[in-house]
Amino acid sequence: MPATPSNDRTPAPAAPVAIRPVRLLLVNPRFPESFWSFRWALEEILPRKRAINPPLGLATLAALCPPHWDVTIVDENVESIPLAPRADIVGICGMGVQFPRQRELLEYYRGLGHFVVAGGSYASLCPERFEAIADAVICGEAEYIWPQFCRDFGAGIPSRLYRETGTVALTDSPAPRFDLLKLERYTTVTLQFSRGCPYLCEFCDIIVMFGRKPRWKSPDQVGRELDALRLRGVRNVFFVDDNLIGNKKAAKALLAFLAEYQERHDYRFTFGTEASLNLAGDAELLRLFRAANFAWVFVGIESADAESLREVRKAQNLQEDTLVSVRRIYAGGIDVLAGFIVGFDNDTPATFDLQHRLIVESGIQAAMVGLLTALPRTPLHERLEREQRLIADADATNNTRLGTNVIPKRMTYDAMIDGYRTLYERLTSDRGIAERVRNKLRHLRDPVYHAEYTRGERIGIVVRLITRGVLPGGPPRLWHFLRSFPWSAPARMPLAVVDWIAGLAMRDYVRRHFATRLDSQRSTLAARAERLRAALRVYVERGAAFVSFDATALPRLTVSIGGALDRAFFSRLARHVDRLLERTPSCLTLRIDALGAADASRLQRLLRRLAPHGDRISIVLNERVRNLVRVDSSVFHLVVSGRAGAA
Ligand code: B12
Ligand code: SF4
Repeated sequence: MPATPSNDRTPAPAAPVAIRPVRLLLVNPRFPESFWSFRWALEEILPRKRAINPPLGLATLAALCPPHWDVTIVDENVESIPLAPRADIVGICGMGVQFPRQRELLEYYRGLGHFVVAGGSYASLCPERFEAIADAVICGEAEYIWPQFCRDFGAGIPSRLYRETGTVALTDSPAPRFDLLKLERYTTVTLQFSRGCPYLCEFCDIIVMFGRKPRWKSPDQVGRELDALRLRGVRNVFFVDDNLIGNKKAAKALLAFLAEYQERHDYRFTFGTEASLNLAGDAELLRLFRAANFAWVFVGIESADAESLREVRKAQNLQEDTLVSVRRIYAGGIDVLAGFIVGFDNDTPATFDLQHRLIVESGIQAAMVGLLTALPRTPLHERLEREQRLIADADATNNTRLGTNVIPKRMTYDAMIDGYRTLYERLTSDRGIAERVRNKLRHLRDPVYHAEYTRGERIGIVVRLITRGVLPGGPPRLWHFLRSFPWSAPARMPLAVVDWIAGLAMRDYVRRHFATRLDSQRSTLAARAERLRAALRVYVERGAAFVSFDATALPRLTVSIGGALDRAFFSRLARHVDRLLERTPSCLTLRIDALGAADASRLQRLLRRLAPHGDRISIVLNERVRNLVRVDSSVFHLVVSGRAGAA
């Protein structure tokens, strides 16, 4: 892949370069489920929302296109992808966790004859992984190199790789095209003030991608973006900065501006952001955060053990006791969400208890604990490679699954996985959730957070929390819920509700994804699959369907449809598949090779019934039947087969 010469530092004018408008489709691939999906909360408590945050990178990229380009954004997390788009270019973004889906989509659209471009976090970190699957790769911040690509594309001479070799002045970053996003489908809209972080954490890829010198937008730029969001009815805004206080002087200027903006607009927005823990040591910053109506901040706490923090050069967390820092932030009225890591060299099986104690005592409900993962190009990766402690071929893109690419030093790999699983089981027990609610509210006495919903919406949320979340847990959960609820402090009630929702959503994820009972379930699952096979035998014998069940790893049932069927087939299939998927980790692949016209509506009904299990169901549509069935790829994993390039 030839590297393009590094561009000059002047922002390229977005001049019209093509004779007819270029049609650009931008896609954010579906995420695999993680703690961040908050799936239970979205499905049970906030059913009108489909995801928590929109793809801000794509909206920014859209704003960098020449004005006459016709741009569409599709976020596969809230809507289905088009199978036959009218587009000259298809651009697909992605973090590492999205790579498998990003690759499938690049290959699919390329197979249809579109010019495909890859960009986003993972393409910025590992552009070489896209060499064979994309026509062009945008590596790094796009503000300068994307307009260059647009000009080259218009002139018919696009390069294979555009690499940002320096950094972008964020004053050159345009206001994102929020108008192209379906903002009403997200709980919180994102906005960015700065990029980069001055610290040195060994495992961090942010400083590899964005550097250690923070760069920021002017307060007026941010004000214009907020104006656009205000006009679109947005209330919750997440500043997705790597570290909003990376440059404290710039942060204070922004916060003072935001405080004044909020006052002018009747405190219209509730803000949240990411910042380093040393925020706690700056009283003026805390005061300004409150004045600007920041309700929460996500901080990287990482470890309860000072030795582990020293090991990974997280010096900014060593300025005072972590619990003291968290409580200082609470005292400022601001809620704390936090990231934790287990598996540092200094960590032993005893570390899990230390982490548990810190998380419980600090009352942090959204505690995102991850296994230490070595991302490519980070100092940690380089060190572990030298020490031969990387597990080749292990997935290093998602640090909250039960596996990592790091061989721990002072415990076995299995002990680390077991400790991690047990830690989350304890944290998400009814008692664990309740203890944290109580411990937080004891120190967060006057929260900024006040629930930005109407009275009717608030009542609906509480009723759903109780009927769908608390009561199904039986008397023990009800008891813990009632005991943790701040009955005498109405101002703290919204926060208790939010924390119970977050806790139960994380519990639901742990129960479904960290299951340990698979081995004991295998024989039951095999028996259920056998019953399904018997129920469909007549169709299999006449060659209209094919059924197989593989229980060696994650149990997977495959059903192929290849001829005319009838109503009985679909109702039997629905009944048996429901049983197989309900409360088990099994997966289903449904291959549709041929389909009678009468069967199309039956299949459609089947898909509606199976939608609650959609994240474990792959639908493989043969190109021939593509137009007969509508499969929502934001619900199911959709693959179109039978043409070159299709996955
Ligand atoms: C907001 C955010 C989220 C949101 C989701 C946002 C969304 N809907 O996409 C939430 C909170 C859900 C989230 C979750 C996760 N995240 Co996240 N997240 C971020 C964060 C803080 C900001 C991203 C952002 O909006 N930036 C602002 C935009 C303007 O910048 P940008 O995305 O970099 O885009 C620029 C360029 O990349 C380019 N570009 C972007 N897209 C495209 C597409 C094309 C075609 C082209 C040409 C160019 C291009 O143009 C933009 C302008 O320059 C980043 C940190 C960061 N600084 O990037 C982490 C980050 C992206 N997340 C990361 C991770 C690991 C995760 C999780 C896996 C964590 C976990 N363990 O669970 C989860 C995954 C979610 C899941 N369900 O599985 C990593 C990704 C590492 C990697 N290199 O792949 C990052 C970099 C943070 C980190 N270092 O840990 N995340
Ligand atoms: S504070 Fe956060 S963003 Fe900054 S270097 Fe450390 S992990 Fe990376």
